[in-house]
Order: sequence, then C-alpha cells, then structure tokens
Amino acid sequence: MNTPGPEGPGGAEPIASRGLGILRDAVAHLRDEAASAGLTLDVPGVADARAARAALVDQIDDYLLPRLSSLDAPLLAVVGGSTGAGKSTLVNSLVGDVVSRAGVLRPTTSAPVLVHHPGDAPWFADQRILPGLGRVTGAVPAEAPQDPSSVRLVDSARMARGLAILDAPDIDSVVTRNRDLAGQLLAAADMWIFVTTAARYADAVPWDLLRQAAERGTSVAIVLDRVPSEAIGEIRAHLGQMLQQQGLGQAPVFSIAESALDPRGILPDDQIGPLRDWLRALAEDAEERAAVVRQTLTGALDALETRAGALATSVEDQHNAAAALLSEVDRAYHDALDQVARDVSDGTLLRGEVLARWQEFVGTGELFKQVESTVSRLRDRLTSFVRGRRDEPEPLGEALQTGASAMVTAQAQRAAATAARAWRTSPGGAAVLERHPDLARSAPDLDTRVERLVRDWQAGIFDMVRTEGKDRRAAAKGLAYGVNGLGLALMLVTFASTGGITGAEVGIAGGSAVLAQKILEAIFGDETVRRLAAKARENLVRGVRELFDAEALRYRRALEDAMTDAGQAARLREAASAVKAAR
Ligand SMILES: Nc1nc2c(ncn2[C@@H]2O[C@H](COP(=O)(O)OP(=O)(O)OP(=O)(O)O)[C@@H](O)[C@H]2O)c(=O)[nH]1
Ligand SMILES: [Mg+2]
Repeated sequence: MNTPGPEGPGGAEPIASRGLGILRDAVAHLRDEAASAGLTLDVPGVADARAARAALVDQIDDYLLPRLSSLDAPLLAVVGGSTGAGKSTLVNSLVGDVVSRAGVLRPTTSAPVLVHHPGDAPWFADQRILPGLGRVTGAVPAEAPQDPSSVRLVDSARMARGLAILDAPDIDSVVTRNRDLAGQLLAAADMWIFVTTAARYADAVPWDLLRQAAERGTSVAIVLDRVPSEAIGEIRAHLGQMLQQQGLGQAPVFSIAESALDPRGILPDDQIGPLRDWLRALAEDAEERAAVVRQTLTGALDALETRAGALATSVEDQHNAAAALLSEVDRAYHDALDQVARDVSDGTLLRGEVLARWQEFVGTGELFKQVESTVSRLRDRLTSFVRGRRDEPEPLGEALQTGASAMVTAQAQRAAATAARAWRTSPGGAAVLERHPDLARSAPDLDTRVERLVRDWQAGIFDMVRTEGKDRRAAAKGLAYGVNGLGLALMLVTFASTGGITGAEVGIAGGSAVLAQKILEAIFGDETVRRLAAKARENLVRGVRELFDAEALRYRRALEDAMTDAGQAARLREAASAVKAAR
C-alpha cells in the first residue's frame, strides 16, 4: 500500500515504519467497522449520524490512510471559504496563471482543482488520496461544465516541490453538493488556507468549520481578503481577537487589500507576495513541513476515538429503536393470543349461530330433560342420537368452524393494526411502515390459514374422541358411530370450560354446554372430559400461537436490515481503542 513517490522511501522497511504499519492497519480496521455501521432506521438524528459516518470514512480514506502510508508525500493545502471570497482568484494569483476559473456568478467553483509541481505529479495522479474522486488533467476549460466527481490536476513549475494547493468549492452555498465536497476536501487537507473577506469574516458557517479545525488541531492559515486599505489595521485586530477566542490564536493571518486585478484576474504581486513566500518557505523547509503534517495528522487521529464513540452510540440507538419496535409487535400479538385463549374458553363463541345449530343438533327439549334426569338411562338414546347424525352435513360443525375462525382472524387483524399504530409513532417505525404498507394488515392469506388451522383442530378433536372411545368399549357401545356428535359436544365444552359457564353472561349457551358436558361425562367419565377439553383448548391455542408467530415474523423481516448485530457498537469502540493503542 506504500506508494513510493519521487521522494518516497525505497528499500527495506525501517522499524519505525513497521509501527506505522500497525497503526495504519488499525485505522483501516476502524474504517471498515465505521463503513458497516448500520444506520438504516430513520430515528431522530439519523441524518446527522449518517453524515458523520460518511465524513469519518471519507477522512480515513482520503487523508489518514494515505498520510500514514506515505508520511513524506507532498503537503496538501486546501483553500476553503465562502462563495465569492476570492479563493479561485487567490489560487490563480499564487500560481501566477489562471488554473481555476473565477467568476461573478455564485457559486463559481464546483469541482476541485489541485495545482502541484510537475515533479510531484505521481503523488496525485493515482488514487492515493481522495480515492473516491476521478482525475482529469490540464487547464480548466473556459466554458465546459465542471465535473465535481473528479479532481483536476494542474502542474505548474511556479509551485514549489513538496507542497500542493487545492482550490475547493465553497463551504456555504445553496448547492449541497458543493458544501459536502468542500467539507470532504478540507478533511483531506494537511493544512487549510481559509479565505474570508472584510465583509464576511464574522459569518457563522466559516466559524463553525474553523472551530472544528481548532478542536481537531488542524493546521490553519487565514487569508483576510479584499480589505479596504484604510481599515486593514482595525479589521485585522478584530479578526485576531476572534481567532484567539476560538483557539486559533496561533494561526498565521495574511491580509490582502482590495485591489484591482490584472486582466487575467490575478492579484498584484505586492498583495499575494507574503502568502506565496510563506508557502514557498514552508515547502522548502522539510522539518517545518513535517511539523505541519504531524499536527494535522495527530489531531485527526486524536479525534477518531470521539467520532467512533459517537457513531457507536448512534448504532446503539438504532439497535434500541429496532428492539423497541419489535417489542411493540410482540406485545400486540401476545395480547391478541391472550384474548384468543380467553375467547376459546369463556363461552364467547357459544352465541348466535353456534347456539342455534347446537339446539337444532340436539333436537328436542325432551332429550335435554332426560339427560338432566338420569345419565345412565340415557346411554342408549345418546348412542342413537349420535349414530343417527353421522352421515348428515354438519351445520353445527360449520358454525363452530366459522365462529372460531372469525374470532382468531379478528384478533390477528387487531394485533396487526395495533402494531402498525405503535410503529407510526415510535422512532424509526413510520418509515419502515411506509416501505412495507402491508404491515398495517394481516398477511393476505391469513383467512385461509386460520380456516385450515381450525379445520385441522376439529379433525384432531374427532381423533381424540375416537381414540378415547376405543379405550372404553364397554362404556360406549356403538361409539364408532358417534364420533362426530361427541366431538362436537367436546368442542362445545371446550369453548365453555372456564368457571363462568353458568353465569348470566353466557346464559343459554352455558346451559347447552352443561348438557354437552353431561353427555360426554356419561360416556367418558368427568375426569376424562376435563382432560380432553383442556387438551383441545391447548391444541387450539398452540396452533394460533404458531400462526401469530408467523404473522409477527413479517415485521421482524421488515426490520432485518435494521437489525445491526448487537456487537457492532462494541466493535467500533474496540477498533478505536486499537488505534489508540497502536499509537
Ligand atoms: N477587485 C477584486 N476582485 C476580486 C478579488 N478577489 C476576487 N475578486 C472577484 O470576485 C469574484 C469572486 O472571486 P472567486 O475567486 O471566483 O471567488 P471564489 O471564492 O472562488 O468563489 P466560489 O468559487 O464561488 O466559491 C470574481 O469575480 C473575482 O474576480 C480582489 O481581490 N479584487
Ligand atoms: Mg472558486
């Protein structure tokens, strides 16, 4: 990865650079962890977190890794500032030639122009720095549109070897692309040449950036441009105070008086001279240049821990938000299942159609009376009752099927609506719902699946009765023919098997269930009836639970890309600690 430039080291790797290699690897690892930090949920503040992630990854790619790979690469000074401050004019004046277009329309520069000594060309021609941007060469065409995805490389013998300047787009125009690119370019700099004007040196945006530079310890030089000659002393003093207050008291300041430009748009030599000479001296002083590089590098490395920590916190926010969304879903389906468990046992289902079909099924009131008088004398009649019904279509079974299915479906719908309602108001949930509008309802095939579930459950009940009947041949003569009737009776008992069946609430339904129970007890005994009813209820609730789990899984799937693994935040912090340790 070590790019041997014209001044690059050759031969065997010295011990010091081996240590640097470890640091570089640690930074590269942090970069990969940061790049994979999951920030997919639209929780509050996620836009900032994504921008911070991009800025961190970019700075590592654009600046830290290349700088750690080749400490002796030329120093890159990036010219930044507000639109119209005179950045391009300044760069042209430093070079003594028009290398970047200056203009009256704001903003003018939208693509970076990097000017270097011809001998330094190999350092910039490849993707060593700013690997995300392409490369174009040659002077900027007068009219052709600029390409913000490329760096224009211009070589000039007027540049000192070892120091390159980059003219950046403005930091504060309405063009987002310009602002973002300017931020990325400044983050790739060994040094900022920050241009402001007498009219605008107290603007907020530049100071936000300057404060950040101060915090990170970035090397900064300030150019106070277009100052009316008579006010130079006063403005310079005020700016000096502001720099002091923001922790940039050490930054050199170059004042340039408002002056007429030459026909090419270049500043008079007496105005640009001091800055040009300072840069040239810096370029020629290897030690001083290394000090500037080290200062910015150290600051950028120092900042990694805080930045990685902030990103880790954002990742945790995501994780927590996703977990909260899932727990809303789990709660909704859990509540719905609870309700199903109550509804299948408290008589709720023994109303209307089911009740009418039951009465019809049992036939005459006579039978009820007899059942109530003595159970033992009834056995024959019961047998004939169930036998007589065995081949006929089963409206009671259908009514039970319909009633139970409708109840389960309604609870599933309610859970889906509840989950969706919760997501609409929970952090990150609304956007996921927008992408998956189907989550506001149950799955489209839910009805079919519920019907199948209840049918299978009914079949299971008939099986239970059949098995039980085989074991009690003596007590239930002719039972082979009565499976259907006894199965239906068992369903009825199941649906009314909690305490309240005799209460006013369930009324006739409860009474009917008592009759069903008596019939069953006459044949199987009360212990067995209780056991069968409990098992039937369990089977139904288990089936519904599986069905609801499948419903809830749809929400889980929708969150899959947001479910960053729990260790991600910790890995980010560890990667940052490893960088610290490697230093
Ligand atoms: N008279 C005079 N005009 C200047 C000076 N500096 C810049 N200008 C003019 O001001 C306008 C803006 O200058 P630019 O150099 O394009 O400004 P910039 O900072 O590169 O602007 P953006 O690329 O939009 O960010 C141009 O018309 C320049 O000719 C100066 O010192 N004196
Ligand atoms: Mg410009």
